[in-house]
Amino acid sequence: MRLGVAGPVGTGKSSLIATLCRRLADRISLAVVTNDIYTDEDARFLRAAGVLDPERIRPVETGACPHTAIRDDVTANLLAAEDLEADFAPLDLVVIESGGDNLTATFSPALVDAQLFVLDVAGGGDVVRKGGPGIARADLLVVNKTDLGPYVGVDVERMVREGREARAGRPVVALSKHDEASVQELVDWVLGTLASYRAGGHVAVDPGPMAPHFHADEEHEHAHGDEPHTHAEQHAHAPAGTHPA
Ligand SMILES: Nc1nc2c(ncn2[C@@H]2O[C@H](COP(=O)(O)OP(=O)(O)OP(=O)(O)O)[C@@H](O)[C@H]2O)c(=O)[nH]1
Ligand SMILES: [Mg+2]
Repeated sequence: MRLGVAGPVGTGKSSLIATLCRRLADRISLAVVTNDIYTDEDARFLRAAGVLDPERIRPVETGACPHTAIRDDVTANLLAAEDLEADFAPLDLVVIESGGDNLTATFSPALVDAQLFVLDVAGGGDVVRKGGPGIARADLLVVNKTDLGPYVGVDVERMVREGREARAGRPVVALSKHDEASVQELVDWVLGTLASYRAGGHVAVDPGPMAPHFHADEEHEHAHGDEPHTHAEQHAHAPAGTHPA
C-alpha cells in the first residue's frame, strides 16, 4: 500500500513518518519517499533519525509547487515508489511525504492508495474550520502537536471536535509524539487500513482538488432539488465518488 502524508509546512509530517518507522520497521517492510521543493532536507532528517535503513528513504526534489508533484504530474514520485518497490520487494508500505503546502494539496489516487492530512495545533484552532479537500475527505485527519495547546492558547478538544464535524464521520486522530496512547491510535489506523487494503476493502478515493463550494445562482437548484441539502452537498463540482448520498 502507498500512503500519502500531506499538510501545511511544519505541521509535523516528517516527525509523524519517523514515528511510524520507529514503531513499524521491525513488523512490516517499509520505505519512504520524501518531497521537497529545493532540497532533500526531509530525507536527510529521516535518515539521521536512524529509524529506517537509509537506502529505503528516497528524496524527490520537486522544483515546483509541491502539489504539482503529488497530484498533477506524479511521474517523479511514481518512479521513486516503483524503484523502492523493485529494490526491496516485497514491501508492505511505502509512505510518501508531500512537500509542505497549503490547504488545497491532496494526493492523486494514481499515486497513493490512502492519504492522511496533517494539521497542527500551533497553526491555530481555526484552521480546521477553514476546510478544504484534505481536511474534509482525506482518509485520516491528524490534529498534531496536541501537547502545545496550552502554550498557543488553542482548545485542543474543540479543534478535534470541529475536525470531526467537518468530515462526516471520517476518522480524526489527535496526535502528539509525546503521547504514547495517541501514537498507538495512529499506528492502529495505519495497520487497520493496510489490512483492509489487502482484503480489498479499502479503495483509493480522490479527496479532490476543490473544496465543495456554492455559487450565488445555485439557489435555483435548491428550488428544484428533492431535499434541502447544505450548499456544499448541492454543488455539482464535488469530486466524483465523494458526493454525499
Ligand atoms: N511539541 C511538538 N512538536 C512537534 C510534534 N511533532 C513535530 N513537532 C515539531 O514540529 C517541527 C516541524 O516538524 P516536521 O516533522 O519537520 O514538520 P513537516 O510537516 O515535515 O515540515 P515540512 O516538511 O517542512 O513541511 C519540528 O521542530 C518537530 O520537532 C509534536 O507532536 N509535538
Ligand atoms: Mg517534512
